[in-house]
Amino acid sequence: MASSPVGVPSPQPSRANGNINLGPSANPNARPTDFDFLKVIGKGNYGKVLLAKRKSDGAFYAVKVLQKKSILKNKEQNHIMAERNVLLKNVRHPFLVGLRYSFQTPEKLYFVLDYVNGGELFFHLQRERRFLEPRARFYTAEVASAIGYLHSLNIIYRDLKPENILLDCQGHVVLTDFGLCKECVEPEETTSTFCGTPEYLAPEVLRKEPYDRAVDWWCLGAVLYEMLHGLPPFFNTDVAQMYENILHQPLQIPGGRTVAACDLLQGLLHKDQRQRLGSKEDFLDIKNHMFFSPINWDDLYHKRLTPPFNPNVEGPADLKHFDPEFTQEAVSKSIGCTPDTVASQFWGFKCIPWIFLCTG
Ligand code: ISQ
Repeated sequence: MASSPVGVPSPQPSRANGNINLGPSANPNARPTDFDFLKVIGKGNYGKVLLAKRKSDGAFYAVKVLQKKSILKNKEQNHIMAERNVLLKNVRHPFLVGLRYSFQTPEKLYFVLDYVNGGELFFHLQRERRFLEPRARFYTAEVASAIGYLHSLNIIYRDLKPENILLDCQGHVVLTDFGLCKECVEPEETTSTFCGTPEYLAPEVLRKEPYDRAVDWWCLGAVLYEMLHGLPPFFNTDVAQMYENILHQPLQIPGGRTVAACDLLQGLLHKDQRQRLGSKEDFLDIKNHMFFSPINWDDLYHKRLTPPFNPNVEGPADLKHFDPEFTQEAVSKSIGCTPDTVASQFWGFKCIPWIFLCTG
């Protein structure tokens, strides 16, 4: 069998013997018992992510487990996977989480991802309330670089949200979990169903109109706005009012920010996607904006810029930046069960993230 970019065998036949085609990351020799599952480190619409230690070498990974039954319930699944099988694309970028390999049991899919332990960017933001512009610029630029790369592969992230932006141990951004609702698996859900929080959803997505890659530049604007002001744009505790605000309320930018920052926010958070910054030349429009004039994009891509904040983690098992809500989950729920038992408790998810990344 030919070797894939991640050094594991090439894709298996699609759905043969109930198997799902996991693309070049598939490792048919791997199994759940290869790992000790230690902690729950994330959960969302997709299920849960576990911190796992590989028994053979003691390496730590973030292992995402999905239930096949829920995926295959969707009659269109084959079509969706064939059409948009991002797993088959060789997606690698310094600011996107790496997929080391994947495997499956008759009932479950396992994705072995890089373990990133600098914490959620917004966990740090909550502690500090807001960031000064240079720090916000650094993170926004790294996120923009990752989005620009995905767009170059014709992938729209669509659903960028705070919990998907992590920091690595050095303080660089890592985008995880591209839980795209286009792949909602419950039969009653349609491609226009939303999963998760609506704060960052672009107006055209809320309106259930066709959308293009400009949705991601809206989300980037929402990320930047929240970093600079401490709350998402158009925020309201009443979700219906927040929808209304996203659709109709003019953007309000509190004072105290530079002209460049205000102009960038106005450009990215333009309600009309055709007039939004990024709608013409995509990432190039963003790169060339004056807010980013201090950024050398080549240095940024190669991680030659020193991150503005060091998460100060004490090694790969240091969980200090993860929300205790996840890490202190009852032992019986996450430890001491067989992986299948663990995984069977996770199936509240509604969306399947199909974008995973191959790293060499
Ligand atoms: C990697 N490291 C920590 C947490 C994660 C959550 C989701 C996906 C990958 C992750």
